[in-house]
Amino acid sequence: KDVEVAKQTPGTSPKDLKTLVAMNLSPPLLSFVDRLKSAEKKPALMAEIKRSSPSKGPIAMNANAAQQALTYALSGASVISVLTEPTWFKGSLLDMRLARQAIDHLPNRPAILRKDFILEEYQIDEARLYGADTVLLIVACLTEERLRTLYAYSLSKGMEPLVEVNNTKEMEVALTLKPKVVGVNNRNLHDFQVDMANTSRLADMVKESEVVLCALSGIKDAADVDTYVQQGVGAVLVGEALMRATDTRAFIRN
Ligand code: IGP
Repeated sequence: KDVEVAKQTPGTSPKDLKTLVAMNLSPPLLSFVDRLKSAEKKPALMAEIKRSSPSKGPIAMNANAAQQALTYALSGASVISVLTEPTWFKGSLLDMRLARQAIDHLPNRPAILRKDFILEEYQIDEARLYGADTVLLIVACLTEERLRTLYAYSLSKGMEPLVEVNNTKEMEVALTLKPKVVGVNNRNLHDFQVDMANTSRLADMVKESEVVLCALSGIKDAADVDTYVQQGVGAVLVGEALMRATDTRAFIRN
């Protein structure tokens, strides 16, 4: 709750952004949920463009967002997650726009996810204008009221968000929104510790529901992915390992 967000669109006020979205200046939308559900191989792969992170430091500072997005798309990713947070992750809205442009012409293009600390409505408008199909909402970063408001705001723009949780309590809060996609972060945002069993522990809470469960963070290889499939995980989000990988396809082998 003490995260500061840096505004990346100087000269454009939140009100301007709202107007631009209302004027239909945003590129066409793809349904994030449909894209996850229609994945050829299960679980669906959400591949992340990640230059750097607070826990790992620089990962691929010189990555070319357009090239990386195209590689991910051609490797069968259903979603391309683009970090747009500039300070800790060295991301940008420009990266996201380039990623979208690079894959836009493909027949069954991946959906684009804006990965950032979304605290304000204008960031959802930015996401839409810069080519995202949806946004991440992190339960731990928001009060319940803000979470509800931003969730509804995103829906009103046609974007079903990815709701991120870290524990049972946050999952309970998330489920009150009746979300379609919930991601369990295996990395604790407070101490950066990764516990791969975190997703497994929370999987039961959505077993009977229609929710697409996603495992986020710390996934290193196809063996990690296999474990999750058996637990009913519908999608995996992989950043660091894919930024370093030479064969993206090897991640999904069934
Ligand atoms: C990716 P990894 O360990 O594969 O690089 O993790 C992704 O889950 C991670 O980047 C992430 C994240 C976040 C980043 C998950 N939730 C919230 C920033 C903000």
